[in-house]
Amino acid sequence: MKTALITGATAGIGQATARTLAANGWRVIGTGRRQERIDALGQELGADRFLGLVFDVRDAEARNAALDGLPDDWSDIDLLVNNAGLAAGLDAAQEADLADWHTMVDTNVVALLGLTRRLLPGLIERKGAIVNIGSVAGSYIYPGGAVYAGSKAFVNHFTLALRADLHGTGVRATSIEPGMVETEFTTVRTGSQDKSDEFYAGAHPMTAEDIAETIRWVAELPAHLNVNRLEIMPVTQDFAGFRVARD
Ligand code: NDP
Ligand code: 8X3
Repeated sequence: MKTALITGATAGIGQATARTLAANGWRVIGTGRRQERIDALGQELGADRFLGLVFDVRDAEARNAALDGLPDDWSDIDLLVNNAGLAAGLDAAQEADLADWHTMVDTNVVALLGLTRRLLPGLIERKGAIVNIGSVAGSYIYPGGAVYAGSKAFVNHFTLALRADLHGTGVRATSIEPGMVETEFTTVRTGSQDKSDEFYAGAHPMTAEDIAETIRWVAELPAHLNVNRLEIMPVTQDFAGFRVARD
């Protein structure tokens, strides 16, 4: 039975991916800061399918201690899903809170790098796989998303660069780049459930389960195939974004 480690398994895409992979015969190590959600997922999926780790991904010491403490029979990780992430705020760069920028870079970029570097030797030993959750925002920018977009451009590009370094190792690396998915993402970004409801209303956004199924598909492809990057949007969303400011 293969073992996946999914960061951000307490909500949204990560939680749906934990359920999907567990239902398809994987063992899942799921992480997040919210103990009660980790416990609930453990109850739901069962101790033979799910092991929860509670830590802030930005805290390198806590992250490494959690991994050091894995029981022997859970420590051989075959698939790393770097999913934990967030957008904070929608202010223009000239008005944004610098602390929000640091939160996004520390979570979406620095923590992802720390975990990836730590797990790479074992992934190489097992010819495993890495799925990084980037975003369409990493390719198509929009107002109020400068640092979120920059952080996801890093994820998208870092994943492609990883492929170059992993050449010949048999390790697969994929950047999954979703557009609008209705999760807790916009509530976290705006601090308001109402604003989130308004953002998704009538838009027929993708669901966390849509992306979970995409991750499962990528992870279960035959070993000789690598999806490099996969961009996916709801039909209602497009990327035509040019604007002209006139006198
Ligand atoms: P949610 O807000 O629903 O879930 C985010 C998850 O990340 C939670 O489980 C949260 O756990 C975890 N997380 C966030 N910060 C930390 C932290 N510091 N330490 C540990 N865990 C953390 O959002 P989504 O499911 O939508 O987002 C998942 C990924 O998908 C993100 O990387 C996001 O950027 C990306 N994405 C989302 C899109 C969307 O439209 N929803 C589109 C494209 C990409 P907890 O709070 O318990 O710590
Ligand atoms: C977020 C994608 O389309 O909601 O990563 O900005 S979108």
